[in-house]
Amino acid sequence: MEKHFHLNTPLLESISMSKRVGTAVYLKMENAQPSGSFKIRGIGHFCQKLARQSAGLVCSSAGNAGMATAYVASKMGVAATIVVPSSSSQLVVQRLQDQGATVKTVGKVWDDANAEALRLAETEGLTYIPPFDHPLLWEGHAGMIAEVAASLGAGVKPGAVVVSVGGGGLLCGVVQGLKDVGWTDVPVIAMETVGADCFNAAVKAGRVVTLDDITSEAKCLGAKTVCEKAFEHSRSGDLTIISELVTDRQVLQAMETFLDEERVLVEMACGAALAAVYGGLIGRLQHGGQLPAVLGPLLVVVCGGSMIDTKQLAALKHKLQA
Ligand code: PLV
Repeated sequence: MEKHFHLNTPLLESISMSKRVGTAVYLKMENAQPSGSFKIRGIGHFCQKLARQSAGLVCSSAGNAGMATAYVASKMGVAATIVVPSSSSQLVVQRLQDQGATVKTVGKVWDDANAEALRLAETEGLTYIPPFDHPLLWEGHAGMIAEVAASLGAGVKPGAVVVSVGGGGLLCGVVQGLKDVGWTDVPVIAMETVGADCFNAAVKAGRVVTLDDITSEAKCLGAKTVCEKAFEHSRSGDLTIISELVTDRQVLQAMETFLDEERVLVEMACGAALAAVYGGLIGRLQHGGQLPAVLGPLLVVVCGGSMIDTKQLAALKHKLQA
């Protein structure tokens, strides 16, 4: 049997969120994973399948895919090189180095860093770890839904699932997980921030498009192009995906409320999903008929992330409230 690098994370019922939404809200606490986010699921699975004989791993990342890669590499006893864009904070660079990785900063956004990671894989003979666009990642992420099904027990099914979307790997994993457990009638609410909205742009355009730039502070959602598979899911109709946007300010507010009420600090990429609850989006979708008026339990994937501490939170506040 495959050795897992990830944990079976807690599924917590949030009293305060349930009160706001008017139905039970369950939080899948992926922030509790080693490496700080859900990314360890897919990347751990990918590495077990494809990197066992590796001479070293190289990953392009805004931060969290890199954290997962560095963690797996240290467990496997191989070297990890993480290529991050200049938009990734010094905090994340330090955390990657503390995890034993070599960090290279290249370009302005993730897409630039990715070109360098692909080049290094080619020239140095390293195993390239994709942060979101690979079937093995989706297969790994899908396991979180199986865990939710086991935690909720037979006969209980979510009314909807809320996830954040960067390059679309988490979304693809959640869709696959829902299919695996037979929950294909559960809609997925795919959250992005204005300025890091490649999935929403693709849905609106009717084709995959590339954003000119990433202007949101949610840098870990900052892929300029969503993966093809995520777009296909939005079109196929075998599962409903509702694409929604929130502003950076709404996300910041959500992060602060989550910290106050649940006593957990998360980064912007994760705050985008929480903002769906705190910003009243669920109610608006119910009013608009996109979600049923009587909604089953809401499942929120608390995807986690390492790009935050109290200093960074204060800096974000300063910047966004200016
Ligand atoms: N972050 C990726 C891709 O960035 C990275 O390099 O770490 N929540 C958190 C905390 C994340 O770090 C990410 C992705 C997401 C959500 C979105 O996941 P995705 O990319 O699979 O849609 C560009």
